Amino acid sequence: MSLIPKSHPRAKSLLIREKLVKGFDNGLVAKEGLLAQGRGEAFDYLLGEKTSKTATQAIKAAAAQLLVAEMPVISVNGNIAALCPKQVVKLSKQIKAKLEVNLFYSNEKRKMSIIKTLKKNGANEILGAKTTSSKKLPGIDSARRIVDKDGIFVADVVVVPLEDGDRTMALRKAGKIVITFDLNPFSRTSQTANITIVDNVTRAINLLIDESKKLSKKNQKSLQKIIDDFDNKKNIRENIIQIKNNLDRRAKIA
Ligand code: PTJ
Repeated sequence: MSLIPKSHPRAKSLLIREKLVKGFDNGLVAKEGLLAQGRGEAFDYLLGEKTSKTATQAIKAAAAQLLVAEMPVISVNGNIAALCPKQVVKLSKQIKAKLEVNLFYSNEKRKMSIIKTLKKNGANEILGAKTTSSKKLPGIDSARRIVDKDGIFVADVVVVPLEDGDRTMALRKAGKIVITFDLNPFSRTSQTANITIVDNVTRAINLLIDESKKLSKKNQKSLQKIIDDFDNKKNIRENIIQIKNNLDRRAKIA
């Protein structure tokens, strides 16, 4: 039973926090995942806790990129498994992407709990569990370097939501296109991904599912045009300006 009153002005955000804490209690989330959530909340607050026009543009580009991909893979960590397991499975089916569990704070028990949760939410195949099919991705020091030889290792497009900084550049150097969800437009991941969705994953993932469905009727040429017209650096700059404008507005009220 949730202790958050529905009438609370920030009920939605507090319910997201509650999901994560529950995920921690259920062995899905690393302790550090709680801190990552706090950091995300701070940026979400500064962004007005809603999906911006700039995020919507990034979502559209991401949907197009995933639809033209030959072998897309969604990387799942503890926070994602706790926050939106159902949606992540739905997205993987919508865009025909593989799911791979890949943890920064690697822990076999937590990995198995995440796999169980994804299966409970409809996933059929989940990569990243068997050590026999693993490969090392060069340029990464953390446990994230261990990837599945049939998954991230051979993927052309990889979705890395709520990511620490070390992997995106390594994935890019390995020739992959990287899409991320990250509320912090200043993070290394945000700044180095090909497409950065600066929004709360719990909101943006539903929009990405809808957009992928909508764009699935388009031909490859139209999808490629959407990708080519998207400028990630410009999009990130606009998110930062938005934070600045929100701060200016608040400073005037204070
Ligand atoms: O489960 P593991 O072991 O793979 O660990 C996962 C965490 C998230 C702990 C690990 O990847 C990590 O430490 O990440 P960071 O470096 O804290 O980065 C996470 C980023 O996600 C930060 O920039 C946060 O602002 C952002 N973030 C947090 N919550 C959300 C978010 N972005 C979008 N939606 C959120 N709900």
